[in-house]
Amino acid sequence: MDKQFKYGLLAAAFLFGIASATSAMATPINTSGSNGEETLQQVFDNTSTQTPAGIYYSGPQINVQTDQYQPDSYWRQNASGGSHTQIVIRIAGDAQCTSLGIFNEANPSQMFPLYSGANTAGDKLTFGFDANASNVITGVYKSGAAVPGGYDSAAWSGAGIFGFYLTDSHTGNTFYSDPSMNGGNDQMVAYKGNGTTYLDLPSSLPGVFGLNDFLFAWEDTPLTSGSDGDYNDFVVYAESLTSVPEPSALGIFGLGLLLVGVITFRRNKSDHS
Ligand SMILES: [Ca+2]
Ligand SMILES: [Ca+2]
Repeated sequence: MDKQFKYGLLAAAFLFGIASATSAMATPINTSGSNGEETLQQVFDNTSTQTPAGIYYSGPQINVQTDQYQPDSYWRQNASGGSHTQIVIRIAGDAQCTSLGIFNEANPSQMFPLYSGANTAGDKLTFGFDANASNVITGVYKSGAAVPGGYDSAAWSGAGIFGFYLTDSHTGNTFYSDPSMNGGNDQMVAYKGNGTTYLDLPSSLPGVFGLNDFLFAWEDTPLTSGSDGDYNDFVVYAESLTSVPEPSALGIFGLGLLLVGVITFRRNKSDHS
């Protein structure tokens, strides 16, 4: 391999490593319980018969600090039938005013609500994309929603890559799974299934926390403005998802590749002059 090309590739890999390492830093979760609420760690550690009740059944326990999964800004579905989701818990004064949905990575103003303030722990919903045409349609099956068993659909432009959002009609705040859309604040953390832990989710029989399954935990108050940082405000479980690397990380990798191109071009130019 051309030496300069090799160095260029190494530089690209190095920059990509920095980008990955930066995004892999865990977000601190407040598990002190000082606000009198069940902590996110208790939600993950306690069984359904303990007080306060949690979602743990058997197998390795999930550590809310060290088991955070990155990148968690953007997602796509890896099953044709869509993604099954269900609400794990909502411990927030504003629970009645917060709703959760997905937004289009290609067009963030395109937002599609999944759960409303009326939904409670155990409510289930499946959403999917119809990818037959270039325009993708979102279909939502709401088992626990205001219209049980009803389907909602909406136009969806571009690929089926999406992020999650949480909006609070009381405070007027909307947060996104992409921290760069929250002024850099990481308002949502993700945990990936390991294939060995069994979860006992509300309104469900115990089942394995599979490799394509995730838990998403939200903080509903800006981290930089009066937040308690407990990340138990809205916790949701979702299946059949694959994380999509953040554009920023890809951008830095692309910058590295561009560097390789420039070096190669200059090298070739000097060879032929
Ligand atoms: Ca909170
Ligand atoms: Ca809370």
